[in-house]
Amino acid sequence: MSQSERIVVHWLNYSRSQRIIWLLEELNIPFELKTYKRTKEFRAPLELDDVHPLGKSPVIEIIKPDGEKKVLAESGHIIQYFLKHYDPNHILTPTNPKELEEMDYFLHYSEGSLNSLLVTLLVHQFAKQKAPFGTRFLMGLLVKGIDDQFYLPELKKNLNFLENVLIKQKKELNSKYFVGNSLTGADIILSFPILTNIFSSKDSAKALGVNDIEKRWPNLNEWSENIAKEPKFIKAKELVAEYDTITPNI
Ligand SMILES: N[C@@H](CCC(=O)N[C@@H](CS)C(=O)NCC(=O)O)C(=O)O
Repeated sequence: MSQSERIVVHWLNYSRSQRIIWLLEELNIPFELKTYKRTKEFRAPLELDDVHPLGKSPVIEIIKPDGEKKVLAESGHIIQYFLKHYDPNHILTPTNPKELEEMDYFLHYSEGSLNSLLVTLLVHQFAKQKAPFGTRFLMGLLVKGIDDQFYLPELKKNLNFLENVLIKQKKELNSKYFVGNSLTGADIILSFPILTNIFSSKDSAKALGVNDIEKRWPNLNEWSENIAKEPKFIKAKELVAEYDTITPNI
């Protein structure tokens, strides 16, 4: 990174953007933090629309000394960009081509498959809460029917898949990470859906419809516990502790 380049992280409380702070801490990249607070409907505030037309977080601005500005959105793209341009010493980027491909897979999988399932389940919980008085019971039945038939079996299938990746990693490489034998972008991107959304909030996991998570997916539970102890993960959490107050009310 050149001396006077500025990196601004547009961070929203209780969001995927936490991963980007953790990523930058791991890569020892200095950054400026701009914080946003979710509305009471748990949406992003409108100011985020001024940074990127979709108004989501994370969004990153890279401002060059001559004023040229690059705006990066989409967690997987942001992580891939920083690993490609800011990780010459392979702190988080595998050197082995096979492991690089495995990491790239998870950078797409996390948002493309896993998080989209979780968002649907979360929105269904909101639907039950928002149903007009007198229709809540019916809405609950409707949502449960859809989730039981489609989304919950899919979520369990995904958790089984991830559990089996970790079992294989342990068996073949004696590794506690998703790719290779050290922390990579794969662990960083998966930290939000697995650790934040499921394993660190067991009540939320129950509300989403998955019970006994520690018993059913012990390796994912252990991975989550290990990730929560990573020093830079803790540092990233401390950096935003005063702003990170709201969690989804489900
Ligand atoms: N696919 C995007 C998703 C971004 C996204 O949906 N972010 C959420 C926070 S976790 C958000 O900004 N939600 C607020 C809203 O939609 O109002 C990514 O991977 O970064």
